[in-house]
Amino acid sequence: RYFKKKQATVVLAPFSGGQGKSGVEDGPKYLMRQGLKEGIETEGWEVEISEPLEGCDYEKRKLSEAEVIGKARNPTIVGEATEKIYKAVHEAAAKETMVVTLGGDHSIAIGTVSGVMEQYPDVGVIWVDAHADINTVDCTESGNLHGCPVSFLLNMKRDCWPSPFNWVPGKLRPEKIAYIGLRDVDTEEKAILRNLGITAFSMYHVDRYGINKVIEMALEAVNPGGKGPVMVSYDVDAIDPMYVPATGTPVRGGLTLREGLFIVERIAETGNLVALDIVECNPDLAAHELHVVDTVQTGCSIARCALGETLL
Ligand code: 6HN
Ligand code: MN
Ligand code: MN
Ligand code: MN
Repeated sequence: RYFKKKQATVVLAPFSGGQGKSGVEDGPKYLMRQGLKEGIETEGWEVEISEPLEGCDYEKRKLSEAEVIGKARNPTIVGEATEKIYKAVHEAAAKETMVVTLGGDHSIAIGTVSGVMEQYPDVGVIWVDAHADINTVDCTESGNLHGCPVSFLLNMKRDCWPSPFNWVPGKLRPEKIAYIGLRDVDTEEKAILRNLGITAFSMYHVDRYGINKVIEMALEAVNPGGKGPVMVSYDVDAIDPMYVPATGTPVRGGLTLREGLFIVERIAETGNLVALDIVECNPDLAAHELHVVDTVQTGCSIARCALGETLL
C-alpha cells in the first residue's frame, strides 16, 4: 500500500557496541549467507543492499576504548553508528522502499526508528522482544545501551545523554509504541511503562488472549483504524530460546516459533508495514552448529513472513 513497486532495501548493521558480548556483529553476514535476500526476492521484491557501517571498525574500538560516560557503556560508538544507520534508513525510506535492517544488537533501533520517522512521522512501532529496552541512561543497571533504545526514541532524560546522541530527534510518542513478548523487564522499566501508559503485552497476555487477539490489540493501539504505516522492531529473543538459542540475553518461556512468525504474517497482511528490524542474532553464542542454523533460519523466516511469504 505504501509502495508503488515491490522494492526493498536491506540495511546491514553489523554492530555490537550496545552490549558486551561479541559475535552479534556477525548477524547480518550469517543471515545473508542463509539466503535472506533470495528469500525476499522469491516473494517478488527487488532488493538493494545498503552498508552504512562499511569500513568502520567499531568492534575494535569497543575493545580498545571501553568507554563509560555516566552509566552508559561505549556511548560514542553507539551514537556514531546509530547516526549512520539513521541516515541510511531515512534515505531508503525516502525512496519508498521497504526497509529491512539486520543487526547487530538492539541499540541500532535508535537509528532505524528515527530514520523511518523522518519519512513517516506518524508510524506505529511494534516492539517484539523479551525485554522492554526502555532503560534511561540514568537508570540502566547494566550500562548496556541495547537496553535503552526506546528511552532515546521517546526523548527521555535528554539532559543525561552523552553528546554523541545529540543528533537523535526523539520524536516518538508513548502512544505510538506497543510491545509483544515481554517477560524480563527491569523494576525501573516497569515504572516507566506504567507512568507513560505504554501498551505492553507480556507472555501472560499471549497466554491469556492468544497471539491473534494480542496482535490485533497492539495494532489498534499504535495505528487506530489501521490507516497509518507500521514498523516492527524484532528482537529474536522474543521467541523461545528453544527455537532461537544463539542470542545474547535469552529468556525462557517465550513465543513459539509459530506465534513469532504469525506476528509478522498478520502485519504483512494489513499492507501497512513499512520497515522491519531483525536484531540480536549472535552466532558466537551457539553451543553447536545446529543452534546457529536454528537461530539464523528463524531470522530469515521472520523477514520472509513480514514480506508476505505466507499470504497465499
Ligand atoms: N535486548 N534490561 C536489560 C538491560 O541490560 O538493560 C536487558 C536488555 C536486553 C536488550 O535484548 O535488546
Ligand atoms: Mn566477530
Ligand atoms: Mn531482548
Ligand atoms: Mn531488544
